[in-house]
Amino acid sequence: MRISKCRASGSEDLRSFLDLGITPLADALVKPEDIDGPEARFPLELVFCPESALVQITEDVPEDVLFDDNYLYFSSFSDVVLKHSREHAMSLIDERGLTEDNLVVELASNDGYLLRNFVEVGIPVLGIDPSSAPAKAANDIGVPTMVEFFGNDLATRLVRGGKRADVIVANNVFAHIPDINDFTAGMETLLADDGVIHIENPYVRDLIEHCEFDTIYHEHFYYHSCTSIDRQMRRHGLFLNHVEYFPKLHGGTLRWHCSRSDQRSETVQKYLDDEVAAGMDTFEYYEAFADRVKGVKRDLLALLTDLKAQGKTVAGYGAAAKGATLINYVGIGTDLMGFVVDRNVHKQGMHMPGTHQVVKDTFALVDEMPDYVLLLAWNFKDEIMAQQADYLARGGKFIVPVPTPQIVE
Ligand code: DWN
Repeated sequence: MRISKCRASGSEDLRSFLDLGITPLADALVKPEDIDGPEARFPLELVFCPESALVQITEDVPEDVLFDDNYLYFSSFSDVVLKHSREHAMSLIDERGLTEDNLVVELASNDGYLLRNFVEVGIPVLGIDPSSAPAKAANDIGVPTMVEFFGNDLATRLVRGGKRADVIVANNVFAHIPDINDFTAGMETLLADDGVIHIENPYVRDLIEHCEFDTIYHEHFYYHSCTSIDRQMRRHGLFLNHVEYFPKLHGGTLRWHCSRSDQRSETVQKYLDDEVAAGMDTFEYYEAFADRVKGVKRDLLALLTDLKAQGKTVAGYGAAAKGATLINYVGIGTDLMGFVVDRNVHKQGMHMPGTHQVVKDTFALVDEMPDYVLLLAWNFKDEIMAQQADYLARGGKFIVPVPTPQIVE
């Protein structure tokens, strides 16, 4: 269903600047037996709202369709993510002086990749995630996890049950919720009076400036800036207090520290001033993006077509959601890329949404030695190329698709 108003501000002044077509759901990998069956497809279009300064997609795909029992994203398949999360947990324990008298709640806690660090030192936690497979993996390692969507209703029930969160962590979920106001209201309801909220998400500035258009897909309803976060928090009696930047995580990620206090570090004003100076609170900043995206499509298709004409073979690395957006928007079928590899065992044997490349184990690269590997999970380039040293040593080459297609050896 196409929205007519901004999900955050309610404004009807929505300005379109990118249309990636009608595409399948990026995390909806296809079972072999369903290859010839119908695949749900939805419009994938970005609009900007001047009132909220929020970039968002126009289509409301029901969240129980996006995050159903077939949702196979497990955070623990990245060593980089596990290291980043452990460092985050340790800094929270230290800075907040967390003890067994506190409660840490993670919204979209996935497979327990973060909360396990608190459990190990006896700090009470609660995971909340709507996807049953990752949630089961979390419960199996001793991270108590509720299989539910978070919102103000669940927050109210938890508070009535005597729970208030000293820390709320929301990593890669504040982009994923159709009703951002209900979600934010829920955080405010659940948060202890002196509690802190840590929201982590890819930064829309990196998306635009590094042409990371493949990170646009239906489960990412929003593409946040500090300006949009600051305005969203104030709508619910919360304030942005501090900003941290992680340039190499997911193509550039910000961690926003929020609370009931309006105290702010100098990082907040610096980011807000820089965003205004760049024009990120205006439509003009986003307007030219579509032409650059079309350029990447043109150049990548030309490169792959040329390699095929030379008799070269190409595979993909990473059955990533971003990979699904890239291969469907650019039009990379099995004629140009024969298969994809991924080390998430739940994805192996499945097929990519829309283009249907089969997903194999990562050992297939050395076993089958495709001449080139299109790095669909380019955000883990260093980790993956280090892991694939043997493939490279045998003459294999990688193609990094964004910001412009490049062959790396
Ligand atoms: O917001 C989201 C981001 C943070 O993660 C979620 N909506 C879904 C997901 O998006 P994605 O699938 O594009 O994320 P990743 O983490 O870039 O996907 C990487 C894929 O590559 C995963 O399927 C795991 C796989 N992988 C691998 O096979 N070998 C990852 C690493 C690091 C590896 O060494």
